[in-house]
Amino acid sequence: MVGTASFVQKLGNSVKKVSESKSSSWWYNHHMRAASRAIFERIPLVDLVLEVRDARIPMSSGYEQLRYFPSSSRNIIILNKMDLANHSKTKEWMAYFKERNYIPYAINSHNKDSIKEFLNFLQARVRDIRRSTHSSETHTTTVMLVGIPNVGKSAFANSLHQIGRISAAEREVKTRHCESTARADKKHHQFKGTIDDILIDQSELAQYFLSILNFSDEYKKWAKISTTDDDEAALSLGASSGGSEFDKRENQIVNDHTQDFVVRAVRRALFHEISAFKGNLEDEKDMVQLIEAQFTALRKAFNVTSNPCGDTTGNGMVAAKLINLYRTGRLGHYTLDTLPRISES
Ligand SMILES: Nc1nc2c(ncn2[C@@H]2O[C@H](COP(=O)(O)OP(=O)(O)O)[C@@H](O)[C@H]2O)c(=O)[nH]1
Ligand SMILES: [Mg+2]
Repeated sequence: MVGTASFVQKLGNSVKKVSESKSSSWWYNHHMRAASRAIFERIPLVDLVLEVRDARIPMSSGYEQLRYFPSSSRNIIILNKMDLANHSKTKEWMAYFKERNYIPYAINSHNKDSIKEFLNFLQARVRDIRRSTHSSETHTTTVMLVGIPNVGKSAFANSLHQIGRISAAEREVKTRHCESTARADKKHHQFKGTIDDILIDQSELAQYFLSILNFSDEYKKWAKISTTDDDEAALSLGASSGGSEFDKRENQIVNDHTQDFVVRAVRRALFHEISAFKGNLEDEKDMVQLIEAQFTALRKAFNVTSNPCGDTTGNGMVAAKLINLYRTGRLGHYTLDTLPRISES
């Protein structure tokens, strides 16, 4: 992905600019500052720091305050939501962190086996620490869990708690769950829903996502999605429904974009537009043209015909639905942060 940078970055930067100007610091209030300070003071006192990050944005979801502490075997970087990230990119990020003396560990907080595996790993780390600090068996190991909003700290802590009970790790590891915050003024956080969507132009975000998707390999997996008769029936039902109560109800069902047949239609539409595209994706004008074609195709796939609230093209609605599907992982696995080149790191 060498030449892809310019356009994607340009879009990303403009998204970032909007988010910075509009989001200001509405959520980073004095409570947050106090919490941040409390965390900062405790970091040197705990035995282990588990920094939870989002595997899709391993860099931009970092917890700023940890930068003031040198990387060490005390710091474990949890790349959570690995199920949503690009698998091989996650491996590359793991290697990147290892090189810098961090201990990275990729997990899926919603998966029991993943959490069990992590607990075993954590127990081994705790034993190592005890050995190296010559602390007694009765010493309680303290672990601090930090991370910016929405990376999955609560989900992770809950899973550790549930599974820890049966694996007896809980006795050994007292997990201190610290809700923490940090300024999240980076563009990628918009994707994760950290900051309200209303703060940013949804279609700009959707364009950014499409530009990433168009450069990825994910859509290639959708080549074989064929239209079933049921899909056809459901889609035409949506297109033809009239004004009766029954029709309205039917229409509502069709308009639920999370249904499987809608997701299939969306994948098909995106795949079709990329395959039919003859232009050069490295060329900004061509990329814009492809994205426009995709928006048109998506209007049909999402059955967006009406234009509420002055959304004359329906693009806002299409964008909102598309971003929602991305967030829930239904449009494939993407890692949005790119590894820094050696010269930058
Ligand atoms: N797919 C997936 N979603 C996750 C994972 N961990 C957390 N989430 C979701 O991410 C969102 C934010 O998680 P939450 O625990 O509230 O984040 P917190 O703000 O850091 O406490 C929730 O919708 C979770 O269900 C994971 O490993 N995989
Ligand atoms: Mg939480």
